[in-house]
Amino acid sequence: MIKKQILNDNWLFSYNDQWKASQVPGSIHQDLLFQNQISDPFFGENEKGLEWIGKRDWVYKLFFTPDRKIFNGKNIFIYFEGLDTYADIIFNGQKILEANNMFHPWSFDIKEFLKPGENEIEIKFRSAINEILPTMKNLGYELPADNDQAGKTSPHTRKAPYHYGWDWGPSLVTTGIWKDVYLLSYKDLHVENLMISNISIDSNVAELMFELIITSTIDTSAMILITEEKSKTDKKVKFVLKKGQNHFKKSLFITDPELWWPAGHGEQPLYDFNVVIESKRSSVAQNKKIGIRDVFIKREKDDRGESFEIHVNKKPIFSKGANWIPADSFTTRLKKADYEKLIISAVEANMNTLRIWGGGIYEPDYFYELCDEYGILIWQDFMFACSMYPATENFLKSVEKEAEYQITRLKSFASIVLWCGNNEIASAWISWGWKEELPKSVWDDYEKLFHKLLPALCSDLDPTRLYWPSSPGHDLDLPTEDQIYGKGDNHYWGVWHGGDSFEAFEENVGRFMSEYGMQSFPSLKTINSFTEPKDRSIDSDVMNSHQKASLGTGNIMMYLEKYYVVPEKFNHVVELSQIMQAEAMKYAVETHRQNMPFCMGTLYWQFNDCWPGISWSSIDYRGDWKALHFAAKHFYSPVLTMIKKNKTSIDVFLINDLDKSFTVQLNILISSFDGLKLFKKSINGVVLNPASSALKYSFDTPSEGLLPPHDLSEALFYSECVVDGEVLSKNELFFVRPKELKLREPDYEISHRKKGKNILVTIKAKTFMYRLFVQCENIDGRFSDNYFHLKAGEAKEILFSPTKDLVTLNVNQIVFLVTSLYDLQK
Ligand code: BMA
Repeated sequence: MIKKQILNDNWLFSYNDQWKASQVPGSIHQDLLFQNQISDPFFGENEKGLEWIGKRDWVYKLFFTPDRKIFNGKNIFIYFEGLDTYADIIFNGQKILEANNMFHPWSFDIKEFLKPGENEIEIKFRSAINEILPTMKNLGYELPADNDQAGKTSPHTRKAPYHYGWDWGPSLVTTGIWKDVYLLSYKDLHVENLMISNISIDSNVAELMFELIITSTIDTSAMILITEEKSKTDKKVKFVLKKGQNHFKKSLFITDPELWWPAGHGEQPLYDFNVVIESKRSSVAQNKKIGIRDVFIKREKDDRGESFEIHVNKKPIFSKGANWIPADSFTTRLKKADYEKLIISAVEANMNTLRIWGGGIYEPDYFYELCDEYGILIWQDFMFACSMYPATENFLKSVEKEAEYQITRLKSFASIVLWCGNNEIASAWISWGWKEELPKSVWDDYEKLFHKLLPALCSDLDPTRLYWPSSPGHDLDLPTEDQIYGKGDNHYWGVWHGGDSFEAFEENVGRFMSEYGMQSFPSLKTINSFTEPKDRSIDSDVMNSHQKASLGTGNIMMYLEKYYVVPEKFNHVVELSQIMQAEAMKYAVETHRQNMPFCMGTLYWQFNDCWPGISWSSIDYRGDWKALHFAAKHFYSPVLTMIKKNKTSIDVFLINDLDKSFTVQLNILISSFDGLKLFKKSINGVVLNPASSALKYSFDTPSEGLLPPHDLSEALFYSECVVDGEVLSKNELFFVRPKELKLREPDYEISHRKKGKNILVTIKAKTFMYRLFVQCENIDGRFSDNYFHLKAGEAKEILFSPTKDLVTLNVNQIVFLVTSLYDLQK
């Protein structure tokens, strides 16, 4: 039998010569905060005063008594699932371990050291910054780390890069015991890992590979029993165990499996396997839930380059989603429920893919379990971003251990579709001036890490998935040129970093758009959480301290000026920035989807936030959906009506992500803001082929007679596709930029009533309203839709789900407020 004793409780940390209670898993910042020794690092400009924490050493201590059963165990190990980062571990006065990488666990055979009664563990964490200073001095050059605001030591340390600062997050170089600590005792057998990989699916038979890493203290033979109810699996395999580590490998076939699909393409059935290892003297059981699916990245040469398509179960999937960053600067305070809220938000916005970006952390098991459950495909970066890294023997060894651990931990998850070596490093070397400044050996080191070590580990440990060296990238070989539009994946930053207009998205479409973005302010409630009323202005010191991007808020203002009338009031700028961000991303995504199948994926930068800051996210730190997240729900809908303005025509495209065809009625309407119909057309029997994007109607601007006397600054082009009376998708286009629109003073009716646990809000517009949004004045909650246009005479019902139960509240006391572009630009 295996016995486990969790050692997370009763840890102490030393501060000002006193031992204080600590929370494990946790971080020094959380401990200091909890002990009222520092103020909230996210409030005001507090971050600035906390640099000293990362420049000091910290000591943690635990006194514990081992459970009798553990103590009497034949083999006893201590496990530290995660230590951040440089630490000496002293057990009853003797050093047992030296840790130097936060991305893999540390374990030690403690049998000889453990005493009955009280034992002591001391962990001495050394400052990750100071640790590297001598190395940096000796090196003679500085490895680039543009985002590191704490002295540029980060490339040398296997610690979450974003801890040192990023262009959307604070520099809080924390340390601590960031994952569980436990004792484990066993008799003869211990299963280090159970892995179940999807090998192939052919004519309704799926091949799964079962692997076990078993440590045995004796030579013995065992029976391995694999059972699963749904598939009626019941297999017994004899296995001879040698003293030491054993690798059991066995493939198993499942006939007529229920296949796992990404969200929007089918269900996510999971198979619950139970594996028992039975020897004469021991019996060890393990469990794993897996989805059965086939994943393949199709990369085939064609006349425009080379495709880059995710195929699941042999069907091409248009990948829709965003880039995920760690959901907190201190991830140890996140609960599974926090992750679940975010994953549900991805599904609700019709996403099917998230890219785990390489400057953060490898997320915990339950993150990937949720992605398996909800059908979110994962592009998994290794944790390397925007820096050059060393390749000393020790560094490579450390990365090898990290990658081996992460690949074997994660390879059973159906959701993960590929491994990617790093974020933007190849691009940076080639195009950001680095190769001109640094010795060629730095590039040789890059090759060692991303073209030798990591691909070798991936092909050895997980040959079922593609290893893609860098994002953006266009080849498996060491690149000699930067990203190519037409081959591989692309990051397009001409809009935002380059100051280009939204229209530039049209000229920069690749096969898989893995990054592009636009900033906005977080919600007003989120701003209130880190400011005092006096700080609530665009350029206040506090607001600026929560804006980390080099181009800063000035760039948001530049885009606002380009497209909108810039409001005077702070609140209005905040709200309008979100509308602008939503419209920029709508432009990008619609362009990418219209270019299907040339383009087969689009992931905007970025999905979430790690603190309450101004950033590219569509969900802010509090979990509030920005206008962009509501817009995503529409621009990522499986069937999309897209309206595109050309020089002499307005084109209506219908885009269908699904594997089935539709016959729809396509309606076109040009209407004045007062509801006057200037042009109307209905086309019946329009066929949408499966997985297609096609032009369905072209409105010839000069010839259709839509010319003055109608003032196009007070009209909109509207199109919808309808099946059996139900609008599948609708969209609007304006003839001029929003700042030139002659919007009417809003005239509308709003009412609400209780509907189950929610409130149904009905808004009826009497005149056209541009991106109206409803806010609840007195309770927190989420709207089913927001920031939409309403035509004159149009009514819309949206559901408001309060965060807390409504029982005590009288529905009539709930106050809803309606705002639209007209109000923001007054
Ligand atoms: C991309 C990302 C991040 C960064 C973002 C915005 O390059 O990979 O490094 O936060 O752009 O600048």
